[in-house]
Amino acid sequence: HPISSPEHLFGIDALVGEEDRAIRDTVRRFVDDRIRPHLADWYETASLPARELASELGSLGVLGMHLEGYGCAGTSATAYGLACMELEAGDSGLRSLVSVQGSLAMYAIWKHGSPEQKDEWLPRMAAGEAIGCFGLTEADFGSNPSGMRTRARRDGSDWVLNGSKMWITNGSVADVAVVWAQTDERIRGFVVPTGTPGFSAPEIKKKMSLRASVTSELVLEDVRLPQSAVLPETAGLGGPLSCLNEARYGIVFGSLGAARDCLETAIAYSREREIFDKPLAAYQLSQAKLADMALELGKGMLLALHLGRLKDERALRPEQISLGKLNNVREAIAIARECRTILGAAGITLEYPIMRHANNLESVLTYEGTSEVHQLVIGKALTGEAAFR
Ligand code: TGC
Ligand code: FAD
Repeated sequence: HPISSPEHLFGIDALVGEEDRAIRDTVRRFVDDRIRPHLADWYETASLPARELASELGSLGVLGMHLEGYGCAGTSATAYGLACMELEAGDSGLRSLVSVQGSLAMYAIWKHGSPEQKDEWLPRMAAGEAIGCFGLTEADFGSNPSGMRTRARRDGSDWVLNGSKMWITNGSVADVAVVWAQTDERIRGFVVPTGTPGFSAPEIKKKMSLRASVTSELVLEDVRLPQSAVLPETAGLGGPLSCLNEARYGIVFGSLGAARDCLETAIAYSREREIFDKPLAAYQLSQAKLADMALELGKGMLLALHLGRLKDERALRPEQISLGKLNNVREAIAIARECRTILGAAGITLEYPIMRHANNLESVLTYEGTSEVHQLVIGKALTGEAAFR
């Protein structure tokens, strides 16, 4: 009998502790039972029941799961990575919802917020009762957020924000937006309740990727906020970049979930599909493809688990996260495309998850630092030369 999953070829389970494995298996069951049956429809109609899902994900305990306190589970970083992998084996949009909530919006408040901001938002966000978004990117400043035009100016004891953000996950469904803005001094972060006058978040339509995810513009027109809305513990670009480290780490694992789902689908299909009188799986060309893909998936898993161990030891450096994000997303998209060839025409439909994953991974390749940005981060670590500008 063939092995049930390409992961088993590598004996990956032996590298994961019992508790982390149990968390992974719980998330896998949730995705298979509750999410998988709806994904093709959500994708086709570009609609996601975000609020209902957030509350279920909160009950499952995955929102901000690697943070301590405030109703968060305080799991290992490895368990968080494995959860991301299972969520993205469902759909990158599902993992995005969780990444943005836990690694970006919650983490920003958890790491850089005041005690009052933490008490007000974190328990409700962990429970999925409040949804967060994270506004860094602008239409003209994606890879280079330091050039952002959104401005916050002081007016007496208040702050007034003007500008706009683009491509913001969860934007239209969020209760709270963490918005980064230029001030007279440095870039500062603001905790903006989305009901504040002057704030709006129109949804971006006609996406061909991440269709089961809400993506929005944030518009800020004279949004007046009290001093207590500023994240007190950070000034400068290092603040938002510290949050990106968390989300990028989740993608190191998450992208492999999408790849695994594609590979499992392609293996199963190749064993069923008869071509020229024998199963597609019995041809050497098919086996060469499957073997090469399993190898890249396994290598990616080993890298992810290594980075997870470093993170659990508080020793993970940003350029190491770049190694993982660059490699694993690049290999995941290559695997998705190769798996699509194995399914032939059937591979282009939503009957199978492969094209959906492949299309999603186009966004994953671009967001949280494009492949080129991560190459430049690694290049800087290797040479000491910053070649971004
Ligand atoms: P640079 O001068 O190098 O650095 C500015 C300040 O930041 C510090 N820093 C970091 N701190 C923590 N973690 C990191 N990874 C850091 N990298 C740099 C640095 O020490 C410095 O601190 P200080 O105190 O001296 O001010 O900055 P730069 O302007 O040259 O830019 C560097 C570059 C290009 C790497 C950076 O801007 C970058 O990463 N660009 C990509 C932007 C990006 O990834 N955006 C993502 C937006 S969020 C998103 O996509 C969510 S999608 C999620 C989903 O749906 O799943
Ligand atoms: P650009 O920066 O314009 O890049 C275009 C091309 O130029 C890329 O190939 C890039 O690699 C290349 N390039 C850039 N700089 C260099 C250089 N120095 N040298 C060589 N090549 C270079 N942002 C948020 O803040 N919050 C969110 O929640 C969020 N969610 C997103 C959800 C989706 C579905 C998508 C697609 C994006 C999301 N983003 C979000 C934005 C995302 O982070 C940006 O798209 C990303 O940072 C790239 O910016 P850009 O699209 O403006 O591309």
